[in-house]
Amino acid sequence: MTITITAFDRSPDGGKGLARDTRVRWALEETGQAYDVRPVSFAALKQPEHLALQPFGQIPTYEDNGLVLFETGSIVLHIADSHPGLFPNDPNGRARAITWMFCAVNTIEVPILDVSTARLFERDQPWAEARMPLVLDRLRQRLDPLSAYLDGRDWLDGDFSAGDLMMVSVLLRLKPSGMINDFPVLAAYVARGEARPAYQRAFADQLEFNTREAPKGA
Ligand code: GTB
Repeated sequence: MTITITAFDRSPDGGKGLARDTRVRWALEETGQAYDVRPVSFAALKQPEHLALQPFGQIPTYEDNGLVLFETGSIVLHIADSHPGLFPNDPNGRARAITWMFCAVNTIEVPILDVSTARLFERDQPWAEARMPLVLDRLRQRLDPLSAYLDGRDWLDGDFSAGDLMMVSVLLRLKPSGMINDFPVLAAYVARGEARPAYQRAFADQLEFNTREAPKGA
């Protein structure tokens, strides 16, 4: 059975690669796995059929041979465990790569999402202007040490790993606003990730998917 993932029928970003199916596509490309993509409309996300796969009505999901997963961190970890290419062979190296995966989705992604939420959904609130510097400062408190750590390193821990895949994916969220450029070390790190052939293939595929012609009669 071919691996099947779900993605937005059409991502609101029009194919900029920011929706989270991109990181799963990237992991599958890094490990050379063929996969199908099942588009899900916003309405269908909250229907029982999809909720049975993803209790929060979100994309992406991952299905393979009866196994159903959600949460991109878990999906990428499973892919990295199942196929060579994303985890080092030694157990300690694998444990460190997983540590960076958790760091990406917990320590770094959360304050990035807080900034996005403040900008997109809270800007009309009477307290929005006063709160914004606090939210930005909290993000900076995470990005400064990450930048210091990465200074002089190509990747987080030796060779590229699933930790880098998750970290670069999370940091890409800072590109559209230009905020990544305040952190040249991180901007260069993200650019190294984007330059990987597997990322290029994943990005091109999601772009094609999100700009495909709608089926006739749809
Ligand atoms: N923690 C989960 C994971 O990592 O898998 C989060 C999954 C998630 O947030 N999925 C989003 C979703 O399905 C899509 S990626 N949202 C629909 C909903 O909650 O109803 C978030 C996203 C969406 C769109 C853009 N964009 O257009 O720029 C960027 C990121």
